[in-house]
Amino acid sequence: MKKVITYGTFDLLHQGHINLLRRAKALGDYLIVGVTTEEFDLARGKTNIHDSIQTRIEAVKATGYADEIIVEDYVGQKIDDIVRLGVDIFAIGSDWKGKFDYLKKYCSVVYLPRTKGISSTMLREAVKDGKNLIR
Ligand code: C2G
Repeated sequence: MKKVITYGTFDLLHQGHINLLRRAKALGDYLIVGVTTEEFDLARGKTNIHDSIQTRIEAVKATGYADEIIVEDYVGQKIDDIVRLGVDIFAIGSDWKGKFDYLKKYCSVVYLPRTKGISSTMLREAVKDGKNLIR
């Protein structure tokens, strides 16, 4: 069984996230999704997350692509997870191209195409402006 892992904040889950999860799942048989804690995101400079971790986990679950959801809350956890869970492929959006090449020591690393024209930042701005969101 080919195991794939991906990570993200998945704030205000949108079509870009759904495309990413679908493509990641298609790379193997079993998809593990790591959802970040508020603390982890704060530490990497993401300060304006809208949804709680419970909401973000539920949203990922609702896509139906994740076979297992874990929580990412410390730097260096990716290597621990890949080794512990016996992961074959690490997949992430192409905005991270090259950034996770250090994981090639442990598994294959695949950069998937990023969906254009949609982002959590855009949606957070729309929420702030009180716009009605169609996602
Ligand atoms: N994504 C995408 N297209 C978009 C927006 C996001 O393909 N329009 C992808 C990102 O490339 C990422 C995933 O969706 O693979 C989750 O994106 P974010 O929630 O922004 O999470 P990110 O900050 O990329 O977390 O440890 C955390 C991870 O390293 C990445």
